[in-house]
Amino acid sequence: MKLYWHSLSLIPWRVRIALHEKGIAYDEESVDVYSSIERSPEFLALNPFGQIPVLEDDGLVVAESIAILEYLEERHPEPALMPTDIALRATVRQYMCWSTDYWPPAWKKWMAPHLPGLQSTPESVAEGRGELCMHLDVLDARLEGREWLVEDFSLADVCYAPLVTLLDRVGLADDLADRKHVARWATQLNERPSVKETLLV
Ligand SMILES: N[C@@H](CCC(=O)N[C@@H](CS)C(=O)NCC(=O)O)C(=O)O
Repeated sequence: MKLYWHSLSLIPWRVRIALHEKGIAYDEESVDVYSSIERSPEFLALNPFGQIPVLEDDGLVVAESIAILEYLEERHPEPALMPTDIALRATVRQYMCWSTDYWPPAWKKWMAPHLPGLQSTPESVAEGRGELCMHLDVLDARLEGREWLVEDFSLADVCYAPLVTLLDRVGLADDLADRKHVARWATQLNERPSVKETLLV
């Protein structure tokens, strides 16, 4: 099994966390998505949209983190990162989608002054922070009285782990501290071996 990723990339990190949770051995290949706009023809043959992560496994090539996580869950069901109940599985998938569809655009607005090739104004940066805070409010309400987002630790938590464990390093420590349920959850996530051992450099 081989994972295409980059050490500064948040979305591929969720796949590495799942691989560690399941104890799956894999090779890695870094794809330079930050200093080079162009992707190699070899990489574009794997993912024509040029994005990481991409997973290769026994002749299969699959892109999109959610598709990869679902594949890993079905191929290596133990230890389970999905509940058995159908309704709970749907809820896990809802959080997987929210973390993928709504967090990154807000994150990019907030981080634009520090990321290559992105334009920003003070207003767009503030807007990004507002959107991230709204997202944190949704998570905080959900986590009140719950240890994890859906029953036991699941792919929902895996998807958010790279996003919320870095908040204090990117100028959002106060926004995290203001949401005590998310703050407690982020501490739990940070303490998980699969998160600690795959921490981005
Ligand atoms: N929907 C994709 C998003 C992946 C994504 O945003 N990848 C970023 C790195 S975190 C990337 O490859 N960016 C390079 C580019 O857009 O050229 C997924 O969930 O896998």
